[in-house]
Amino acid sequence: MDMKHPAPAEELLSSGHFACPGCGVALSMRLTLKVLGERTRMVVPASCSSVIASKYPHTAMKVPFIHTPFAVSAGFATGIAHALELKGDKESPVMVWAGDGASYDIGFAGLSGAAERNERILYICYDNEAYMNTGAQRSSATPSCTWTPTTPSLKREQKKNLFKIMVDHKIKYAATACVSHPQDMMEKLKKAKEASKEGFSFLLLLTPCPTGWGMEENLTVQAARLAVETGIFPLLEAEKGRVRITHIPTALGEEEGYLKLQKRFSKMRSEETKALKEWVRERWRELDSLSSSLP
Ligand SMILES: Cc1ncc(C[n+]2csc(CCOP(=O)(O)OP(=O)(O)O)c2C)c(N)n1
Ligand code: SF4
Ligand SMILES: [Mg+2]
Repeated sequence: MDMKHPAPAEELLSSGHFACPGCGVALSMRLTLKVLGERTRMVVPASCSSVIASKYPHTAMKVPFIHTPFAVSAGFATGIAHALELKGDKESPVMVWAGDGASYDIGFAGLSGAAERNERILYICYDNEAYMNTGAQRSSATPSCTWTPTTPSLKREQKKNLFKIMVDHKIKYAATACVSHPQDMMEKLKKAKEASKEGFSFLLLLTPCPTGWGMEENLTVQAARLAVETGIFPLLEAEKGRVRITHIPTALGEEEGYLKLQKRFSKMRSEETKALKEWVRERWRELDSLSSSLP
């Protein structure tokens, strides 16, 4: 990390939490809370995160935290934001911290509704690309050609483009980020925090999961970095629908190293790797035409 701009020292996720070793979700949650600060209210639907935070009466969280049913987290957060406003508090960030299953699939209607109403909340979808807490079943965020217990002959559908869908809601602020690029992530968290005082903010974080992706627990940051540098996970931001690329990948077209790290891709054949590479190329062609400016 750039030591000129270090992360705040305060820890709001304590050690002794229940994440697997090397969990990219816990790492991302830790950095997120450092930036958002101790006044953050955290709304979390069923997921690995509800386990990471631990179980009653113990908790690893040092901020107020509510565990909700899947479909209603955006609605819960909206209620909290309105209640705080009635008390004269428009400063405390109200954050939904939800997995891909909760955001891309089960809670999508609530997410879209809150975005369309421009509620003053910050919705963070941490994307580990499957329903990890229940055994890594496929979600609509799982990349095509991935092996999961519910796609034993590999997933056929492409990953849904949730960032694009949220940008099309013309929300106040939307961005993608990843812990492998912590300065970029911290900048976006700060912007999202400020924007959520006035309207809906959305962040999509890629959060590698060593357990579900089938890789060594010390490879989390390396996998995250490769996802960004090969262009598989573009780093972007959008204000009122205008998309900007915040980091130019340095290894476009070199996806093989990323795929080799993870057992979930071990059944891919060469034509499937070719299809994935074409999907990445197509995504970048689209981004080049959409993006308004480079860094
Ligand atoms: C309505 C409902 N259906 C199913 C479940 C079981 N369930 C609990 S956590 C979970 C996985 C959530 O996946 P995701 O949102 O991607 O978060 P992750 O576990 O990957 O962190 C599921 C299916 C539930 N709690 N409620
Ligand atoms: S299964 Fe994956 S996302 Fe869940 S706690 Fe373990 S490493 Fe983290
Ligand atoms: Mg998930």
